[in-house]
Amino acid sequence: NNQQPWWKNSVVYQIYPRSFQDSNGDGIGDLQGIIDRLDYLEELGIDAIWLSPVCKSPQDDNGYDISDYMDIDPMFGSIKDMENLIARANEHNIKIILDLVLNHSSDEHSWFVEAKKSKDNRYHDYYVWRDGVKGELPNDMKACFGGSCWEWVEDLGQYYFHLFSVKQPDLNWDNPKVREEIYNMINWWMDKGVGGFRLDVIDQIAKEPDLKITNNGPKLHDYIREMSRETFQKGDLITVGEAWGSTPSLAKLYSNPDNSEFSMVFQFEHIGLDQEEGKEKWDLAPLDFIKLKKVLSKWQVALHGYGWNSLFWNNHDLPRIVSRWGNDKEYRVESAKMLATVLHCMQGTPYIYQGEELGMTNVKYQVDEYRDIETLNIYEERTQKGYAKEEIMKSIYAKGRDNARTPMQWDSTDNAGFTKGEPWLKVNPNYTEINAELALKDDNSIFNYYKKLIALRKQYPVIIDGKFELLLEEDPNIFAYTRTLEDTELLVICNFYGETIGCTIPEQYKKDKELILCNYKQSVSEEVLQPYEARIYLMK
Ligand code: TEU
Ligand code: CA
Repeated sequence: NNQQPWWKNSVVYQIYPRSFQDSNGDGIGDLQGIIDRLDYLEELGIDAIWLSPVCKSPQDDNGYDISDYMDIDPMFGSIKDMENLIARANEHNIKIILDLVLNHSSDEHSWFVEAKKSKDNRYHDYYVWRDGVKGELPNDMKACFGGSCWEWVEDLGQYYFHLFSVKQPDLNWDNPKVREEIYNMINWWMDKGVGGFRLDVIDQIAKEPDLKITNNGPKLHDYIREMSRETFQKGDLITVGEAWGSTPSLAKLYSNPDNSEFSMVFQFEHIGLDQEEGKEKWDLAPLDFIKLKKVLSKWQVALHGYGWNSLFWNNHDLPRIVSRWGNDKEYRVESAKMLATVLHCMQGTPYIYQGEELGMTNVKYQVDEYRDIETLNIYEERTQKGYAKEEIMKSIYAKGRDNARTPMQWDSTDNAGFTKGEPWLKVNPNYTEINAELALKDDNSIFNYYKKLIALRKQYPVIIDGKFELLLEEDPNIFAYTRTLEDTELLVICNFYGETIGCTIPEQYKKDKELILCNYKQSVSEEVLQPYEARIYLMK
């Protein structure tokens, strides 16, 4: 049905610009580097690129601390380069999605520089302040990257609020002037022809620090609806809000088909299933596979007809999925394809994070080789708390954000073809075996499998609109489901683990069917699943 918004049958590719392609030898990826790689992205078949932030920034949190929303950081290029990227990408039928960081700015943003000059400054109220006495914090709220949420400013006798680092003061959305400035800025980018926006930690903008509320504050959806009305609804955009605190019912608001808020949200319920309950992501636990199936299935069922899912295993904050829930050693290729199959046949818009299509893996570096503020802070914090070094490193190897941020592996030349200089973060030493050049040449590569999955989505409307049903809910190894649209039925069967097992599909699916994709050249038999075997059937 061609009345659908374009993003319903699109696949988005996330680029972390500083790690994608360096064009000038300074060791940092840049906009020209992305332009140089558009052919590769067109070959993969994606429809849009989500760019992690490239606006002007002191890079305390790699660009998630913006000091000028209407300029590009010189490290990445200029406004001209961005206009060029948008135009060149359009020639490849690829849209550019920008990352809007609206919960906070950099402390070096001119608004904050003014705001902390005096309480009467016209920008003072752009941020969240509380009067106080040094040493007596307004409350015990903790910042995401460690320490208190409150930072003392001696000259004012006030604390400012920051949910992330001290260099990321939170904006005060209760101030209508702040909202207006933000909307003007968004409209300015829309005039430049961007295809959409990803909204960083959007569920935290309506915080109520006095009540210790961060996510889902009472005015959240009023603010989002106002923003959408004043900006997004004037264009034909894809918009995706990052909402850690989302539930299916909240997601129905965020992604209401009436277009009053966003196209979709990123929800993270499946992402926390391998950590100790109620603890931090660093407190590792084995994946609860049954729960994973139930959680993903719950979201599929709840949003069908009422909203829209985004589908992802990876992003720039998460470890590499093949290392996390696959097997990055003897079954790297098989398990990467299996995980892709599970995800890409569900209802929603799939997101591929750079290098995922190559099966790039996690890394194990020395502490001083890491660059991420969160990783470095947790190392300090847990060292001070008396954790053993090996234990801390084990958590960082499993969950550290730099796992996703190592440079893109293009070829077997020095630094994986990412840079002619010194890369800002060390390249994963496995780049001579895992790289794009090899993948493009190999018919059985993970890259070519992703390409096929993307093509299937374009070919079979059932993948876009079909109703989801989970099969074998309690099976400890198999992830199986169907998608049904009118008289078309798709059957997906995946072995999530590395042992050969019997495939106990329900009787009604033992009839005639066509195998449309499989990650093995040959199946043993219909009743046997090889390690990480994944099959997609069309029922006859
Ligand atoms: O992340 C949101 C967020 O909540 C992160 O703290 C996330 O929980 C963490 O990375 C997981 O350990 C967004 C961005 O994606 C992230 O890169 C930024 O650092 C953060 O917002 C602040 O802007
Ligand atoms: Ca560069």
